[in-house]
Amino acid sequence: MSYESYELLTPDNLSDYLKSQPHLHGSVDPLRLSVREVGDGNLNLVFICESPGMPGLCIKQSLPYVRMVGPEWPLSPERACAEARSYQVASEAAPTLVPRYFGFDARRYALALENLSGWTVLRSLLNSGVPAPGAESDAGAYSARMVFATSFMGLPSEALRQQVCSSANAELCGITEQLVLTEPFVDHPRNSFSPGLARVVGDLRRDRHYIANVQRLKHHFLTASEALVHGDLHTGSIMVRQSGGRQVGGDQGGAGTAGGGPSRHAAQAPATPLPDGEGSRWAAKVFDPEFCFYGPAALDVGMLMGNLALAAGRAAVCDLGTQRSGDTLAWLLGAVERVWVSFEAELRALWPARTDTSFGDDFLEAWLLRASEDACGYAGCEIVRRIVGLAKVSDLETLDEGARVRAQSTLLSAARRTTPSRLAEGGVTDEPAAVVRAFADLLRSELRQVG
Ligand code: SR1
Ligand code: MG
Repeated sequence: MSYESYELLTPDNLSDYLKSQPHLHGSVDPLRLSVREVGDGNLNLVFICESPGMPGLCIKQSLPYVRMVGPEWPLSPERACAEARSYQVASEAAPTLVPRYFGFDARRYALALENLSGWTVLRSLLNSGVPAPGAESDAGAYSARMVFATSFMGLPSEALRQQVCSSANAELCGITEQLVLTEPFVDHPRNSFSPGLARVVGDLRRDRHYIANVQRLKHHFLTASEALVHGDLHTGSIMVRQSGGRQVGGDQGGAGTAGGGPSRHAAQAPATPLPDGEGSRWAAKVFDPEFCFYGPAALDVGMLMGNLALAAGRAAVCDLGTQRSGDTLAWLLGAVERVWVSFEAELRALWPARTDTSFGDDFLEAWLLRASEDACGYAGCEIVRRIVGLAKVSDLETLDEGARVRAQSTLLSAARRTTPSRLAEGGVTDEPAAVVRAFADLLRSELRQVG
């Protein structure tokens, strides 16, 4: 790890810092500044900077270590360069689906982004029992647009080769390789889980067919350089706002809150959604792409499907009032499928504009089918790692022990069914959408019985 030492930002030195950044003075006035540090993710500092009558800014700075662990786990701040790269591309390819990007200070490893204070972290909203119709489709569309813009579909082959070379994010990819695709499947000191899960975790680790598929996915993660993916697309990496701008439920934290820890979500009052009809659609903005790299195109939709499944596990055991719990669970299970449906539809719509038309429509069909199997597989890995591995999620951690173990045990069993041949046992899987429907159906049948 080699980087110049740099000053960390604090609420006290942000005014001076912003004075030195004149291109940001349309958003904040450094002389009339209020600052809140809102980062509750695993890695970074995140400041919401506001001045009266101005839109404000989010300043995100990389720490030189893993925040959730401390300085004893050093981590190069250069991941902020990767994050800047992703925002740069997304500002062109999916501008309405990410926060506005105002630039990157490479000396301080600091990004300047739109202030999303009026928005809510999707994980927090879901934890309070409120669905976000529309957000899942926006997230699927974001992933498709990024895949198209950065892959063989949208780039000439020489540019693609150059982008692959200049987009390595080795240290953070190493974290995902270990925490998501390796450690949960073996005994490892960073793992932890309730004794009540010992049998189901043991069964999963001894399941040679399942483990072979995990290793196929890990190999794909290590070797496939298909597209510039987000790399950590979970429900804590998505901000949502009800169309029309009225805010309900969840927290009001700023962009950058990654929803990794349980603490701030535990005691929130349930939120009240607007009635159906006008204004009931939720818009989404994807943030925090510091894990971005050239990898499997279906990794992002798969991780998000896994996180929606975890939220469904919570909804299945939470008593929010019978009708409302049922509605939330039904929405989440449908959302698992709709993330994919939106991803596929967006790619199909963009396909006629591909750069190399020697790739025909039959190739797209085969590519989508394989991608749908990968998405389900990565969803399964994400479920397992959030239950067994280091970085847990508030969806489950804030439940009482009995409910949590019931949900986790059911989710782990479902994860074991995410191999292509096991999904095929559920019915027809020769179309990409049917593969994902088989995954959603198996979650539906398992989770409906767990409450
Ligand atoms: C040590 S980082 C742990 C996790 O936090 C990030 O948000 C990623 O999900 C990573 O796996
Ligand atoms: Mg993150």
